[in-house]
Amino acid sequence: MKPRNEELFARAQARIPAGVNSPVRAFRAVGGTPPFFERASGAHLWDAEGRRYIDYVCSWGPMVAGHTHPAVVEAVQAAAARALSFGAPTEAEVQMAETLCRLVPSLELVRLLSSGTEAAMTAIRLARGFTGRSVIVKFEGCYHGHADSLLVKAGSGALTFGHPSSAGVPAETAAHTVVLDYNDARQVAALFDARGAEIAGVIVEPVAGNMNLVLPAPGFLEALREQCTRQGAVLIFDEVMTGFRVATGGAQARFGIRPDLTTLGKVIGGGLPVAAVGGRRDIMQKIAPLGPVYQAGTLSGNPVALAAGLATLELVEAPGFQERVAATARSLCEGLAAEAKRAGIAFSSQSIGSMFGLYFREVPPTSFAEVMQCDAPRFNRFFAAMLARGVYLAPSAYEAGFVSFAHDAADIEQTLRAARESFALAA
Ligand code: KE4
Repeated sequence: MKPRNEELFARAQARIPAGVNSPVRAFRAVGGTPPFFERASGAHLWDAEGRRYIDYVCSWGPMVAGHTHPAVVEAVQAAAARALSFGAPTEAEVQMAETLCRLVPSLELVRLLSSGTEAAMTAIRLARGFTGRSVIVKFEGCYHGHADSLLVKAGSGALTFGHPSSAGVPAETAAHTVVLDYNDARQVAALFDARGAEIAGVIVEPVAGNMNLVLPAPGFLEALREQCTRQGAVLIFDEVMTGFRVATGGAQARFGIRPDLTTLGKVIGGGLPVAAVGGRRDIMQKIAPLGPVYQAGTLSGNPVALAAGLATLELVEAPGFQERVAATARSLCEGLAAEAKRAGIAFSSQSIGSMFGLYFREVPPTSFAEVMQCDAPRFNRFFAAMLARGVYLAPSAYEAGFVSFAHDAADIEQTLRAARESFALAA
């Protein structure tokens, strides 16, 4: 008789590519059989074999208030009892738009949709429609969902156009995307000097969370803002992950930079599909049916999903919420660094708000190249040892981690006990 997770994984692979509905979940980077989760509460998950885990993935960000928070579950149940979907305007959409514009002041108009991919794809199309230009700039190591224009890797030279990073993306499409090095303001200046008049927009994770956690270097975001303003390009902050995690107003509030457009997701859905694209009124007025840039969605602004998002944002706004989750993330990072030091392992960690990064490297990386110097095989051994001890980290050395309001001192203590053994095993 196979263990239940293995049995479910075998069945899943018979009918779902790699047995998963999003690649990272397949555990291909770390190896082994992924747990099939059955229920969650607060900071904890239970798998199909009844094992309990402390959750540091939080569904890749959304569960910042903790799993199955009563206020969120009740809001969803009440909304679902009224209707699941109309495909027509609802008051909940008005409430969400007003809330987002209040919490993120750079949002003058906002369009709700269902995924971060949709939000980034729409922001790119808006930048192109607003400027009449085609070139988009992104940064290596940043992920903005799986729209064709954004599945692009660096070209042969820093100023040349990109090549597809996925099969199925035409070279002609990738050629309109330039990929630069994150935190390299000199490259940005050189590109704008050479091709500024061709650039429709720059999209950036203001704090990078998809190459593990990498903080913006001093002056980097300011350089993007200055170059885009100078050349009339649209500055897009992809805050799908950083929104309400780095700070309630997002990384833009923390670093004091006003982007032209912002994408949001994850937390604003509280675990259900909600995302948003918004920003300057003159740009957002280009979107259909006001303007010529088409965008649409059957379940955009879904009332049940918005009930989860609105209830979550209400919790996030509560006094002391951000302070508590930031303190928890700091405590985790400091504790892990101390355990690694005790084990004599090259390791570093850092947090910003409720996001954190763990690195098998002496000091936190400040670029994609430095992230690639991390000891990924050692992370994989550490990951497996922690999972076996009931601690669920992101199943990749190249992902940020997350805490929630529900994580408490007992969770941190259990995590550090598991880490003491796991660092020794990963040595
Ligand atoms: P979705 O389409 O997955 O809702 O959002 C795409 C996206 C856009 N922008 C940023 C900054 C993101 O982090 C994401 C999605 N993040 C990944 C985590 N690395 C989602 C997990 C997954 O792909 O399964």
